[in-house]
Amino acid sequence: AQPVPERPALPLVGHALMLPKGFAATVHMMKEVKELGPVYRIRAFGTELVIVGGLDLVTELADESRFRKNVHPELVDIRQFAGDGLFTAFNHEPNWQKAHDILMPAFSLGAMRDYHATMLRVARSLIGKWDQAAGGRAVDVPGDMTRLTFDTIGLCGFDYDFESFRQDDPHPFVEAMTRALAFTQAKGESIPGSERFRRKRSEQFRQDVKLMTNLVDEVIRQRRRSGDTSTGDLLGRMLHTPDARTGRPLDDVNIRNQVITFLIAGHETTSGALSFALYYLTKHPEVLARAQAEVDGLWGDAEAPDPDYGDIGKLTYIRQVLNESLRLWPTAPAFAVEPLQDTVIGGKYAVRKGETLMVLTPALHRDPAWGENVELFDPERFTQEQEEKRSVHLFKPFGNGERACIGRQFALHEATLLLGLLVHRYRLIDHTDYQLEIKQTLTLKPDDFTLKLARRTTQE
Ligand code: MNH
Repeated sequence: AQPVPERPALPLVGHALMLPKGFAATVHMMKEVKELGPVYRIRAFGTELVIVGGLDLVTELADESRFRKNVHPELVDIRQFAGDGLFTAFNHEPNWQKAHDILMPAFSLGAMRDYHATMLRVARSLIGKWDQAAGGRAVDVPGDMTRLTFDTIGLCGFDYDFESFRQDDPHPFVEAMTRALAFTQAKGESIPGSERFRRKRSEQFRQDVKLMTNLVDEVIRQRRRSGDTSTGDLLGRMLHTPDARTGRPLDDVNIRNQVITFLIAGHETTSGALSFALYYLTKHPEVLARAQAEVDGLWGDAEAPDPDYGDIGKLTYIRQVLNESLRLWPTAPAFAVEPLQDTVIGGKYAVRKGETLMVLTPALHRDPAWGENVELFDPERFTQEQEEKRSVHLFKPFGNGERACIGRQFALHEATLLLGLLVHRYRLIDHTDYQLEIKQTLTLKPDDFTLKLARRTTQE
């Protein structure tokens, strides 16, 4: 076996000087995969990662008898506020299995029936805001998508209303969370002489974690005080469902970790996915026209359509649009696995037990197996026929195996419903001739993307 390829590295510093924004720079890594091939190593100050971005290797890494989730350094940092919540739990922590068993039923496709009315209510808040803007002001697309997804997970998960559409500024929890995530991500990039600045930021971080913890603990306390023991939402389930193995529900600290986890994982990714989908719809009038034909077929020219749960499954073309957006810009752009034993991958590269093998999803999603023109936005790739023809390992926006995304159906239901309503109601006006810029925090978003809107009822 031979070592994984890498660029020439300096002692100690490794590749640090070549890496924009620490390890988080997805777009940079996508270029490196193009130049170095589908597997390469980066190292910086003793931390190492193997980046993987091609079908054959990802197929191999998806084998759960040889590999399992790796809680990589960035996730370890997030444990400062998400603890042993589902997303950041180490494989050996018993609360992962316990919470997984208790929560899985709440995320089945059927469970979406219970969330549908709430999702629709939040969608209507957004539409209220966009109606005000139609014909005049521009709307901040990622900003409003974040308001929507955040309020949706708050209400569906914990019956807590963040009321984001009544405020101009993001909710304090969102601000605290965004800053806290940025703080953990920037930790590796210490510039000498910046200690004073960093001390201020550490203090801010402590306050942000406290704000998140206090808010979540208050939500839990309120529920306990109310005497409500129903298990209709995520919080009720966690408080009152005993786990089959131990006969006990989750403990309060773990429930707090799960609530923070759902608030983080449950909104940034979905809001980015919605924003990219709106971007592609704006830039592809023929796709938008087909999406509009699909919703018109269901709802006609109703002034206020009232989609029911069953309608969402009928919006197959809109689902294709979402999938194709998630192919080009999977908003959680990487997930990591580790070998259970020292092993060889790709038939020749030696990798060690426990080391971080990071699957770079946007690179996988551009593997030549997708066809000739992988950069082209084309929802036809997601017809049922096409999906049956290709390997399941070519498309991994939700990760892999037992640690894959638990919220997938939730995100897809929420996003399909909203996109359907938006394309039914508005013409999307690209008033800035927007050129896509990717903004990366923990997740990806189109940076600075605004649209103007016009109501379609004034159809020409
Ligand atoms: Mn989600 C794990 C992507 C929406 C809650 N999510 C993952 C992983 C990916 C992912 C990738 C695997 C991470 C890893 O292996 O380290 N998630 C997405 C995307 C969307 C998304 C692209 C939207 C689009 N996720 C959601 C929503 C929720 C959610 C909505 C909650 C309501 N996700 C989770 C949780 C995990 C997770 C919880 C961790 C699951 C586990 O390890 O048991």
